[in-house]
Amino acid sequence: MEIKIAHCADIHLGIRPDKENYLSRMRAEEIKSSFLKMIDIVRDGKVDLFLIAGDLFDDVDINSREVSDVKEAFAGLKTRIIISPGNHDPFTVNSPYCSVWPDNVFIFKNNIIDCFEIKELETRVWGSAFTPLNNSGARIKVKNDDKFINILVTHGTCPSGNDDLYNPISLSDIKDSNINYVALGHIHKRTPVLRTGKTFYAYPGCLEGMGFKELGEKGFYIGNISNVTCKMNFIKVSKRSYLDLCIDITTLNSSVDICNHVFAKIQKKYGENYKDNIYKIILTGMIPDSFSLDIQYIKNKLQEKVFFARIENKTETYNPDNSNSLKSIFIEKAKNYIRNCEDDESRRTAQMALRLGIMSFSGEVYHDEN
Ligand SMILES: [Mn+2]
Repeated sequence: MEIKIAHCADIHLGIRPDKENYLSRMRAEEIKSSFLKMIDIVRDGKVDLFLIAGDLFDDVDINSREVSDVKEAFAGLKTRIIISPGNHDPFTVNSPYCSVWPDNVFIFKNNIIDCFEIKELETRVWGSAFTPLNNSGARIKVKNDDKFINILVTHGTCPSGNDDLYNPISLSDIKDSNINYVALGHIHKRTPVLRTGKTFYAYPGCLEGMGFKELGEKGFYIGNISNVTCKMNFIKVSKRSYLDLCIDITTLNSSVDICNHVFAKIQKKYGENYKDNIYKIILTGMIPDSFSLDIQYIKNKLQEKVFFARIENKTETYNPDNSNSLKSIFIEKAKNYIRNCEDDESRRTAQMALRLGIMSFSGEVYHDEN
């Protein structure tokens, strides 16, 4: 038996990301529309089982309109939907999960492992919920020769470290489980579909980045599993990506040059959809102390070309001395050398040489005898 599953987690509906700026409301709406986009893909893909590994909602205290929109979207699917409530949306008396859901939605309610058996799919889905009680972990072991497909849906930290509060799951627990696929949630960064023993497992990550700690493209997994095979594909649904980029401005002479340089880099690196992203540009390198670096100007100029840009100044300044000094001659020659470098590797090395050179003129570089 082979079945088609979809696996998502950490959607955090109702969150207001980027609270400090005007993006907040718009990003909240984009999270919702990426969620609905995923629902469309699940519907069109004729998925048998849709697994949601926790933090579907950002909080149990969520506006009822949001909850009814989710119920309506789920009711429109023929797919069975299985939810393992996470630490942000635990199963409590005031949780939205404690209300009536469409018939195709199954929600784990206990902090100990439970099971939904779907006979016609020859599948058992195991899982638990975060509750006001401590979560007792996701340890489960099924029979080795089980004819059924066994799936575990759980929200927690894997591999476990010292993060005992958030349902640690060890790799040996997964390996010993004889489960076919472990659908994880909680870590917002996606992993590939990994394997230990006969068990496949993955974190799909969140559906939209919610800040500069959640970089890159986001989405969910969809694919086919049996009790020996697992072929899952990542589907990107995020409308835009948070991205950070360090740009060395040592060889540039004005804020206008910096704008052009940064813009060219972004365009080259992120292709035709570069406009949609949310950038953190970190300016690095060494600039003379007379350089008037106008961060606001650079930000405004970039902002005309991309959805959002934040600029951080991490440059160091130096005193170039007068134009005939050995130091200033060295700096000019090194800058010229950097400008003419043909590849990134040699450019980086030359930038490092310039930096060390400037430091050595002020007696700050020591020979390391090791
Ligand atoms: Mn989460």
